[in-house]
Amino acid sequence: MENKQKKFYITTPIYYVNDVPHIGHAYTTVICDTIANFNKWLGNKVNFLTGTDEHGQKVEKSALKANMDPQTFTDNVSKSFKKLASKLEINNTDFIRTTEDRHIKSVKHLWNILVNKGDIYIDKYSGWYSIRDEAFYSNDEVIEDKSGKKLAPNGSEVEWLEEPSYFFKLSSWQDKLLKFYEKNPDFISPKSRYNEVLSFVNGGLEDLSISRTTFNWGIQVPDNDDHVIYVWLDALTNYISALDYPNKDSKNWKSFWPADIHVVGKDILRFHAVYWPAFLMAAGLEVPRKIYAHGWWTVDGKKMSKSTGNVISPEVIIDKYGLDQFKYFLLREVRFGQDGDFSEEALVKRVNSDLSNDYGNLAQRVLTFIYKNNECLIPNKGSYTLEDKELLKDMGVSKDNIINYMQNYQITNALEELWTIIKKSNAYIDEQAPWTLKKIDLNRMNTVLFILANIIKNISLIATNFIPNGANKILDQLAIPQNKRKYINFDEELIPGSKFNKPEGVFPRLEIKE
Ligand code: ME8
Repeated sequence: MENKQKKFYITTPIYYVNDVPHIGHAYTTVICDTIANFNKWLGNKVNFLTGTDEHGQKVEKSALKANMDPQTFTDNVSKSFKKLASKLEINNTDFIRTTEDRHIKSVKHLWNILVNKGDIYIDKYSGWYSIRDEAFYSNDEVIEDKSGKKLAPNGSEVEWLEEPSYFFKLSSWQDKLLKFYEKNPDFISPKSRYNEVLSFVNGGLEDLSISRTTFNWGIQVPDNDDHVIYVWLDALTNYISALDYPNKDSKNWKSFWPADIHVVGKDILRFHAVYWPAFLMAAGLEVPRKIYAHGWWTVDGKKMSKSTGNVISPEVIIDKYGLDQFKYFLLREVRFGQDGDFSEEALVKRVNSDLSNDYGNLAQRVLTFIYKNNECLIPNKGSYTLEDKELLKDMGVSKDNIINYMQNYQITNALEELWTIIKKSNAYIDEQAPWTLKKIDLNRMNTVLFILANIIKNISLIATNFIPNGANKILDQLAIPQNKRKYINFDEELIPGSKFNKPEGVFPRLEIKE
């Protein structure tokens, strides 16, 4: 049985520990968690990896600024990312830190393989470098601001570097990458990002500097202590070091590589869609199946930054408005892949309309009605009318559509579809008017309530993947056992006459809090 189970491997970027986590980090993690949950719900075996990126000049600088040695500094900040994962109630399988031995060994091994394959040579780097991005920029890319400062295209400051460096022969992978993209048009999503990468690679690839000598905080190049390995070669390797690479006999490796999807922000697409596949191809390893680059969250229209003072802490928002509420807003407000703007007003509005008015109200009014009128027992059903059959059929169609959307990472479409059936169910109650049936036809009233209770169960089974706390509370009210909440339980009908629990409102209306 075990072997037949489909394996699914999903990763977040590993976050830099130069700063505390904010809603941007929470976003990527929540997206991955939802996709991971959904796959588990379907019955797949899931490996969901997140972690922290702890080396490099940027982290070293932050440690110095905090007057701490880099290891103590990264130990502290890494904890705050673990704390965030736990506050978000994320179901990650593993949490990798790039300062762990298992990772360092993997990176050194990969380096040696690339050397043995002839893809690494030593020379001298002279060019622009941005510490904020930990990225090299060519002369053509760099612009000058009014004060004469040199900037990368995204506005981060660059400095001129001249130092001995090892290089990866990226240029020799250009054609192979282009062929790979052509053969795998779904490798990069959304499509606009695929086109962006294609045109970047078509524009010509230069060899990539992959070591630095002017600071120490990193993994040393094997056989040359003067160099530390470029933080991106180090960091990208986390996706395989967590699967025990280079131990190809390991169960983890055999089950989960290549990854099904690396979810990243659009800021780091190039590293994942160009450099990473080139490193892997050069090492003779398989390339991940997909890179999904999502959009960027701003706050009240502005980029989040410490200096602007608009960095939003996920913890604060969760404490003010609730975990499901925060997750739902992130997942639903912005189409997956697009940019979005975060504001508490928008969160409150979205939650009140979708969670309180639509879903919460559907569950609350049906369950309370059954509670009051059928002694807290699931009602008996009679024969079905055309309208009943139609609603049940629509539920099945929505479920299939949602599965299809989620397998294609169309999270927003999946939620829209779930809300289509929620709205149809609310309309069905109004049309069937059980409160009127109560006076004229009790059998029919019971049938309508039976259908609605089943639909609420099915909607909630799906919703456990997106808003687990609220959806599970509704399933608790329906007395559905914990081990009966998966996809395979979808068609199991509630048993007439069985008792359910006292209903309570699950998604109260919110107001903006100071
Ligand atoms: O880039 N909106 O780490 P990082 C949306 N260590 N997503 C955001 C965001 C925002 N405003 N801000 C951050 C690194 N993110 C590297 C990655 S992977 C091998 C190494 C999310 O701490 C988004 O996923 O700068 C982005 O790509 C990631 O955090 C960058 O995190």
